[in-house]
Amino acid sequence: MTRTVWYPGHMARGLRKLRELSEKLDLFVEVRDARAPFLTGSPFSGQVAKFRPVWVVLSKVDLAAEEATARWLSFFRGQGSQAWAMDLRRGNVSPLLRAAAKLKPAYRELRLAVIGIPNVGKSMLLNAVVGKSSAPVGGIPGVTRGVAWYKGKGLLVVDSPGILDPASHREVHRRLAWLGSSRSDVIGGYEDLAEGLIDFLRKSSKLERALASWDLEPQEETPSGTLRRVGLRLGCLVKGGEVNMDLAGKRFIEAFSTGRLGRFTLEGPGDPPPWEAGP
Ligand SMILES: Nc1nc2c(ncn2[C@@H]2O[C@H](COP(=O)(O)OP(=O)(O)OP(=O)(O)O)[C@@H](O)[C@H]2O)c(=O)[nH]1
Ligand SMILES: [Mg+2]
Repeated sequence: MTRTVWYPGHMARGLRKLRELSEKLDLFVEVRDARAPFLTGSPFSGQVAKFRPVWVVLSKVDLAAEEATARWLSFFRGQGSQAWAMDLRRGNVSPLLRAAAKLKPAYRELRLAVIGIPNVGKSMLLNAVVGKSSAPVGGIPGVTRGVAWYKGKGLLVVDSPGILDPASHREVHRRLAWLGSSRSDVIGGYEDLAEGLIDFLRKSSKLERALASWDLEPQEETPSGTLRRVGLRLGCLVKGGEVNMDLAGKRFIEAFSTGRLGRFTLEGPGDPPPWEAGP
């Protein structure tokens, strides 16, 4: 039977370790993907928010729709949280560092943990905060597998593995895979997930813009028909000239998640959750 959730052992171990450490920490910085700040919320942040400040960094702002990011920032700030939107590849974390410095106890370093779901940019943020490339960064989810401390100026910073909520709705996990935060190959396969993404883009009038990167246009056809044309365009073929649909799906999801198809935001503040929007 196909799995609907990717939840390897290192996530459960990471969550346990973070829980153990949390009393010792002064501040949590939660990284969420600016393209879907609700869906990419950490299952852990609600728990620690009861006794420690949790600040929000919306990452990958260069891949999200500008106007939607502005609305999300107002939303988080309206809830009383400190929030910033960042292109972490540029590493400009000065506003965050200035705000954090105000929380530093006089007698020791400030202890801060970077938390969030997989592949949102936690380790990249950590490297910018400590001022050097110390923590490994990578384009696939699950690069950081354990909790580790790093030293910055007046700071001790914890990097943590991306942790998903195994109890979230199946549709949440599918959408996280579109963004590169879950494993398509584990939770349904590239073909099925890419077809779901194509369907979502068509229903939200974004398919034309996404396909334009490959000089293709939407037609009256099923998502499978669209994916087949993408596969043909990209030369994802098997013997006999048939399209390798799994490979086409992989290429489609990779192109979408890394922003090669353009800037897309999947949701706005207050939108109904995807499990209410249908299968
Ligand atoms: N375009 C863009 N890419 C980013 C940004 N932040 C991170 N990335 C990319 O996202 C990928 C994941 O970055 P990491 O810092 O490894 O993410 P992580 O949250 O630590 O991931 P795990 O350790 O796997 O949970 C890398 O390929 C980064 O280059 C950003 O603001 N913009
Ligand atoms: Mg990491």
